[in-house]
Amino acid sequence: MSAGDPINVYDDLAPVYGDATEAARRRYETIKAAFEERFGAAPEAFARSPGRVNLIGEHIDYEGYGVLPMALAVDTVVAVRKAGNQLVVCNVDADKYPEKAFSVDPAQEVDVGKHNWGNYFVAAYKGVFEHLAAKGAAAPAPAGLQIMIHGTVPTGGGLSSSAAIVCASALAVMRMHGIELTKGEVSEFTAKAERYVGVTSGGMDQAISIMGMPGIAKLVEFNPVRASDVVLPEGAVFVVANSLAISNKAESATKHYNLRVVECRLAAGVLAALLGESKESARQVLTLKEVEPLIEAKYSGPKASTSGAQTAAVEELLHEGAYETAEIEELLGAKLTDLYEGNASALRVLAANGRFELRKRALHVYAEKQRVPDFRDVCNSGAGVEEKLAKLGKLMDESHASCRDLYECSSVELDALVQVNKAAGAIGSRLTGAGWGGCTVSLAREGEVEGFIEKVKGGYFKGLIEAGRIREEDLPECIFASKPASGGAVLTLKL
Ligand code: NG1
Repeated sequence: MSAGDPINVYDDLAPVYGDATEAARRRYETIKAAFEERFGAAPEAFARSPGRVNLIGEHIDYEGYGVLPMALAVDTVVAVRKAGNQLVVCNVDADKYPEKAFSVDPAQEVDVGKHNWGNYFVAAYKGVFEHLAAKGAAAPAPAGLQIMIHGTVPTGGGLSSSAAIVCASALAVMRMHGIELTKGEVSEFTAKAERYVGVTSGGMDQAISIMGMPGIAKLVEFNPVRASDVVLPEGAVFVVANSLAISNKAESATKHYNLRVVECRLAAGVLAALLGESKESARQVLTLKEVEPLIEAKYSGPKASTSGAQTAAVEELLHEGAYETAEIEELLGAKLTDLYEGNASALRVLAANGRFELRKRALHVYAEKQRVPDFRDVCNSGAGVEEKLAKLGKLMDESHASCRDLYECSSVELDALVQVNKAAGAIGSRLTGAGWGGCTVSLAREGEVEGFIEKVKGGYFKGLIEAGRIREEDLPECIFASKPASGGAVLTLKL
């Protein structure tokens, strides 16, 4: 499989759902029935794309560094039919996600101020047409669409429910307009499209949602987006557990996710200036990855290009504690609002925050980006299984500590859950995804998974059941073992 391959199209559920095909069939029949009830006709096709769990490499994709996720079995399904002159977006769970209607104009604005679940579909719709325009391809006339969506990826959980809905929607829009694009192209434009919803995300989630494969984790790299296989050690199982602290990325972006994106860019610019770049060229430096050659030039020598040298440079050049806006403006020779002219989400960050942590964020990024190839190298090494598991676990533990202490994207609940996971025997455990709530991922041995899950249920979830926050029957969705699953596909089913 490569980024140049076309999107998979199947006329059967088995290649996607494997052992779980019968349950999937019943689910698709329910979606079809909901579609027929609302629209009075059957859907022409289905598109689906999965959530993901990131095994290692957090908050570095938008800095240009590779990450190591795997696709999950949970996904979003979009049933679709060409009809009418609007985009009518419905959800099987209509109480939670009420029907929305939008124009078919691909140039329409997404109203970020009014957060609304239908925005994800519109973002994908715009993304398809904008991609065609950007590559100079002729676009078909925009068609009215009837849509019924059903998702099983927990929302606000760090498992990329947003990428699953954006990617599945993009595949449905493409199918109905007869547009064929490669997996790499869809990964790239859906990452950009999701930014219409107000989060300045990197490209990890969309890439793995589109390019995931059963049984295989992926090292995903960017510019251009590409994915290489990482075969996990035999007997290694990853257990996802939901802290149940909801982190709504789009709604809290100015104080969390988008603030970190701004802090990293400002850290990159300030580092470049302190490494001797003119203020004008320092302002053009957008990511910490772009600072690497400047560090290498200043600290010449065999190790100047390592993560260790980058960390040493940050420790030497960036001071502890927050930088105030005025201090950064002095170093970069420009008003921050001018630096971000036209970038609405960054301007919202600047309006809401006057202090920026640069040193801690850069220290996290330069250490975390090294853990990704290290993780891959352990998997590919000739070491015995136990040695591999121990090394992978250590990398995961270090990643969590860095997210908690340097990137400050953990939460009380996530830290408590990681502790429970470790006490229950996890070889390694960390928050996964953006953080500030959502899920943890833990490494366990296959033969010990059931016992591990039972212990975590007792140590973390029992209290939540007693407090009435969840029901016993919800537990399988709160904690589950996962194997790498299939990526996005179009399904032409005869149900
Ligand atoms: P989540 O919140 O798990 O979907 C987000 C970003 C990723 C990446 C991670 C942190 C979006 C859509 N995704 O993931 O690109 O930056 O945080 O590693 O915003």
